[in-house]
Amino acid sequence: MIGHAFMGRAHAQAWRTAPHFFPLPLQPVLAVVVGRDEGRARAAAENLGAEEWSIDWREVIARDDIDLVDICTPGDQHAEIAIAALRAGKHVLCEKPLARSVPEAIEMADAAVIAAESGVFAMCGFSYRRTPALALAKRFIEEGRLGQIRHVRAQYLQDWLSSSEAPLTWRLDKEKAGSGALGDIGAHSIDTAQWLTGQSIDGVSAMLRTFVTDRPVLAHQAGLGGRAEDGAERGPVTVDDAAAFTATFSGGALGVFESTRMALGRRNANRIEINGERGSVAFDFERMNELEFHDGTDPEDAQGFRRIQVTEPSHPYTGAWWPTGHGLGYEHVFTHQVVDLITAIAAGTQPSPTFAEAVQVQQVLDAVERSAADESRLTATTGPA
Ligand code: SOE
Repeated sequence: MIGHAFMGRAHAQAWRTAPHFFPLPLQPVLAVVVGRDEGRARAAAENLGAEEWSIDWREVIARDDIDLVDICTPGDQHAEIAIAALRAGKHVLCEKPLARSVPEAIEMADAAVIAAESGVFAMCGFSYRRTPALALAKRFIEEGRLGQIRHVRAQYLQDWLSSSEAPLTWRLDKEKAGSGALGDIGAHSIDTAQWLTGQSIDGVSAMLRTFVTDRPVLAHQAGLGGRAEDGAERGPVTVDDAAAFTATFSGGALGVFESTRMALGRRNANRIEINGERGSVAFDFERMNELEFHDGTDPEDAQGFRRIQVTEPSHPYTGAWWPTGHGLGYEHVFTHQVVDLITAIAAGTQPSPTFAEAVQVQQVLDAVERSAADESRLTATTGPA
């Protein structure tokens, strides 16, 4: 596992926990944690339960006893590490968004296609696909319970950047992250929407905004943010704070998307609502164990959204965990991701989301940026009557 901050910790618990709850065809061993700083890499390996630590990912990738490389680094290292690992014959799990740009993502997807010819697979970590309630929504859509999809309404709202004194972390640096709220959390919404509907986004009209253009330079990273020294100098924010866009889908649906890390009070509101000709589903990660479902074919006097508690043995993933009615949390989606990945690798089949699917998400991100940059498309509200 390369990288051991927030995402590294989430992935590490998944690798350790998966075999205790799910019958797996292969047993994962968290062999080495790789970081840039010796002391921190050693401490991370101890805390996360890895057998070894290293500060040299190239050396680790070259080892015969490593079968899979899990990339949890900032985005600027994804391409180099993923391509090297695939060429060395290692399976790859890479955090989202896959890359910083479409060309970079395509290079990675090309390497994945070549590797797959010899049974070496790559997968991109759009982890929310493994949320039981969203997997249930997917099942309903595939069963035709929503009919033809007409509307997609997706918001991903967080607030950890609301204060203009929150320090300048790598997620605010275009060079490292590619984009801001758009790529960090909007990419999840795009992937979820396309995966659920089975339709791809083929056009967008977008706006981006950076509300806080400089922030105190980071002294110590912790979690998503960290600490700046008192009176620290300020550096430029080079990414968007918020993105809003409308989208057309290949199957005719219309989409409205919003992503921000400044929606004060919304901590991790990853929401999606889909309306079809026969029914609707609605989900909010802040109530991750629930799916709202409206069945338009119910008798008129019984119509309305019902709240399904997605904690039952018949629901995706949940049967492996706790007795009926007991819920799951954020970390479980990463465990499910690892379970699906290991199961696919053992079967010699391509796990999903593939790098090619992640390229498609990257193309949407790119189109949003291009659309937002074209100010001529904004219609002013003043002007000739
Ligand atoms: C930060 O906004 C973040 O950690 C994302 O990078 C993750 O992908 C998401 O799961 C939670 O929020």
